[in-house]
Amino acid sequence: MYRSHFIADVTPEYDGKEVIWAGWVHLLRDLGGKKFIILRDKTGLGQVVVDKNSSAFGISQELTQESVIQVRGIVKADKRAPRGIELHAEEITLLSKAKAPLPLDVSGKVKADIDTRLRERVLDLRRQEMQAVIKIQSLALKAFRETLYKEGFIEIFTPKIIASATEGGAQLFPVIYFGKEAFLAQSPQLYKELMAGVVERVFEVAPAWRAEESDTPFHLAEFISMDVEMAFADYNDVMQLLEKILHNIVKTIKEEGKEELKILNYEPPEVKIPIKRLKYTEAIEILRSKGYNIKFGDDIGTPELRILNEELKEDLYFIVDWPSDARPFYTKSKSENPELSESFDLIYKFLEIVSGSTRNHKREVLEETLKKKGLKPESFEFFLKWFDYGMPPHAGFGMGLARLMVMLTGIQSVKEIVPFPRDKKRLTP
Ligand code: AMO
Repeated sequence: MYRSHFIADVTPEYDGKEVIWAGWVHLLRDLGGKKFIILRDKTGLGQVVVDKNSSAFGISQELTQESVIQVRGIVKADKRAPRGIELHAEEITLLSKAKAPLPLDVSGKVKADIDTRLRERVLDLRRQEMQAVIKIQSLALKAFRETLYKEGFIEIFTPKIIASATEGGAQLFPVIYFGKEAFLAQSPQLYKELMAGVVERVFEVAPAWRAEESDTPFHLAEFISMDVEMAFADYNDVMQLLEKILHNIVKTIKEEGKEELKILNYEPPEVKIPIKRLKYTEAIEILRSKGYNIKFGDDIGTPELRILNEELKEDLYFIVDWPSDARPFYTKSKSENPELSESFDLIYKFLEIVSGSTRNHKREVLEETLKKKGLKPESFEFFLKWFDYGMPPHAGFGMGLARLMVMLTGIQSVKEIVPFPRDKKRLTP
């Protein structure tokens, strides 16, 4: 048994009891012939005192920051100590000695630049802020899954080695697949649609890859995509589902991630339902009235989104009904105006977090749209074939986990959020 209690589980009521803690040496201090060790485990920090005449004193002299130790000792309630207790060490076992000096200060007193942080990443991840980020992300995923289970969704897995692009060809990573060319999946798009044609309501949390040339704080070459697909539904239905999901994610984090939010000194925005829906054409009008030279069909970039955020006075808003030409072939056009599509992006301030739509569920329409976009229907036969055998109307969306985390933590770069980010410059650690 390495430990009897986690640090945070030991309260002043344990006064006089023996406990065993295990963790990392966060800080070391000598004071009046005593040694103070601030010990860290996954629950937080606790104070260990080693008296000069304790048999543990000898080994305490050898300790370095980030060494892993086990401490057996007697709890003493002391109002001056953090958490109101100290552990008076009787025995210390050195489980793993850390080299000194550390290339990065885990206690967070000395700040490091982002390149150093990503190079010395595991030490950086041990900092309390990064541990808080990791825990908040896990809470977000828990709330995402729980909401979907409650709504009758089933978690699925789709292949990640695929034959063709779904989100535009330029950003694919090729892989050699038994001598043939294949690609890393940019999105589970086509397979999640097929699965919605089987069990109706599906979701997947999995990596997606895009050979992003642009080096921005919001683009990664590998990201976790939270995908949802729903049969017998249109884009309005899935926007409502997304509102519920976001509401529950923020609620869960505010309730169960209080400590973590305190460490980050951040409050995520409330999700007010319904979330504002702004039509693409209205967005263009607003931007033109502000002097932007933007026309129907153009993408709405970050500077423009910042303007919309200001004008709407909403931090969370949908932009709906995008031009059909600006969306992938599987997106359904509006029947009353085929220039527009049944599609949406969810924007947090100036950042696209989610993208979704009603899908085409008729083979003829899919073939026609593929051709219009210069793609060959033959290359998509593995997908199109199943539309001959009863594909229900369906809709869905994809949410980028790292971008969602920007909203949940206030950290302004997905490269800081993802433990081991992959971008043009980074393949290790
Ligand atoms: P889209 O291409 O808009 O849509 O991607 C969906 C969401 O994924 C996130 N995202 C990224 N995050 C980090 N780095 C990247 N390079 C990156 N690219 C995308 C964003 C984005 O909103 N199949 C559709 C979804 C659907 O319609 O169901 C799709 O992939 O948060």
